[in-house]
Parts: sequence; structure tokens; C-alpha cells
Amino acid sequence: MSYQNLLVEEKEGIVHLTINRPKALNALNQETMGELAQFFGEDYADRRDITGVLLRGAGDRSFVAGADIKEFLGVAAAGSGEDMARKGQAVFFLIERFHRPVIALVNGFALGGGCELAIACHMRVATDTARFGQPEVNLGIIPGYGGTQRLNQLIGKGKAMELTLTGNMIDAAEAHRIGLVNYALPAEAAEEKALEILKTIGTKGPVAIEESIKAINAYYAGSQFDYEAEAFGRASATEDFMEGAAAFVEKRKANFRGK
Ligand code: CO8
Repeated sequence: MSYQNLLVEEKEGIVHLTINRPKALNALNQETMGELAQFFGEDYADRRDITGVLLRGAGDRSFVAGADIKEFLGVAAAGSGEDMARKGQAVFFLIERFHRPVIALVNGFALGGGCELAIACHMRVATDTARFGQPEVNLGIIPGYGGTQRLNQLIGKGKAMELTLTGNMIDAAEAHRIGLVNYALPAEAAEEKALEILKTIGTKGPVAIEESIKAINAYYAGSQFDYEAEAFGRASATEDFMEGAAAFVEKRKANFRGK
């Protein structure tokens, strides 16, 4: 159990899991995605002695600023967007289906794949500096790690459409108002609230907690994650995506041509 990009600390039965790439605002590169799969799917998959997981991003600027755009540049060329989306979805399913509660403590940017990661967790507590958004359209792509499905589930179709189609960011107060996060609080109070929720859950019947998570997830079993992966594959095979990713790296505005 060793990780390059995750920090893991257990305190009083709660696992504090930190995504630790602060120089890239904790963007999810493939190595980090692999480590999240290792954590949720292997190392902690059978740990029934823990109360839950508190997931955050290192530093005070960002939870996770998305998938790692610099790694993307090879994706369109290789035509492997659909495959990459499916693999990422599988990692986030491990989190959504984890047998103990996972709370995202969102401190700063939760954008693109970072917002998708937060909404794959069972609950979200935001600090008042949190910013949420699905800016994929700025790059000429769409959310591919389950965001098109889970945003609908959480905030309804109209707001999901607005966030996904405009790429606009919203602040913690607005995220709380529309039900994207359970609480929005100053940093210290936010962590206390998340820990309080986990500790309360820790006093309940563990089998009941596990079965509740499974039953609530079962409601959404018909969601169209496959469709999303195929659609991501189509969008990521465009010239627009190459242009969008290059524009980000070169710190300029993208010039999309609809091809
Ligand atoms: N990927 C890689 N590097 C990143 C990312 C990212 N997503 N976000 C920030 N960084 C890097 C920057 O390049 C910069 O690095 P450097 O110092 O080497 O230039 C460093 O982090 C700091 O960032 P900025 O200088 O840009 O900081 P600012 O305060 O000026 O801006 C922002 C902060 C607004 C968060 C800005 O960094 C930004 O817009 N980031 C990109 C956000 C984004 O578009 N996220 C969505 C990515 S797409 C996605 O997540 C798709 C998910 C589905 C994938 C499906 C399968 C592949």
C-alpha cells in the first residue's frame, strides 16, 4: 500500500484521504486515478473496521481542478477517449459503491473531473472558498467521469444543463442553494461538520449503513453511463478538442470550428 499522489491517514476510525498534486491543483492524472482504484477497490475494499473516508485536495486552492489536461493531448490522437472515460467511470463507481460513507471536503476548485469526483462521493461539505463547475465545453469535450448522469441526479436537469453547457463556475453558497453540496461553511467548521456526520454514522449498525448505500444507489441503476462514455469518445476525437486542450496549455482562448 504505497501511493505517489495520495496521502492516507487514519484517525479514530476515519480515513483522511488527500489527493496530493497541489502544483497541478490536484488534477487527476492516470497515475492518481490508478491509486484511487487501488485505495477503494483493493487496499480498503474489505476494511469494515473503518467508519468512513474524508476525501480532500492538498493545499487551500483546490479540491481537484479536473482531469489532467496536459495528459489529454495524447488522447485524441490515440482515439482512446471512450476507453479512458470508461476506466475513469469504473474508478468513480468504486467510490459511489464503497461500503462506508465517503464525504468530499471541497476546499477550492472542484472542476470537471473534480466536480465529478465530488458528486461520486456519498456527501459533500464545501468550505466557503469552494468553486464548482463542469468546464469541459471550454476544451471542446463533455464530462466523461459520470458527471452527465450524477449532476442530473443531484440538482435536476435544468441546472445540470446550465452548468454543463455554459461551463460557468458557481460558488459554495450557490452550490448549497441548488443542492450540489450538503453544507457550505468556513473551512474549520466544514471539516468539523464532515467529521461529525461520519462519527454519527459510525454509531449506527454497520450492516444497515452498507445496505442503505447499496439501496440508494440501486435507484439510479438505469443511468446512462455507457452513453456518456461513447459521447465523450466522439467529442474527444474532434479537432476542437485538440484545439481546446492546446489552448489551455498555451494559456489562450480556444478557436473552435465545430469539427
Ligand atoms: N490539468 C492539468 N493541469 C492543471 C489543471 C488541469 N485540469 N488545472 C490547473 N492546472 C495547472 C495549470 O496548468 C498550472 O500549471 P503551471 O503552473 O505549470 O502553468 C497550475 O495548475 C496552476 O493553475 P493556473 O495557473 O491556471 O491557476 P489559476 O489560478 O490562474 O486558474 C483554474 C485556476 C481556473 C482552476 C485554471 O487552472 C483552470 O481553468 N484549470 C482547468 C480547469 C478545467 O478545465 N478542468 C476540467 C478539465 S477536463 C475534465 O476534467 C474532463 C473529465 C472527464 C475525463 C474523461 C476521460 C478522459
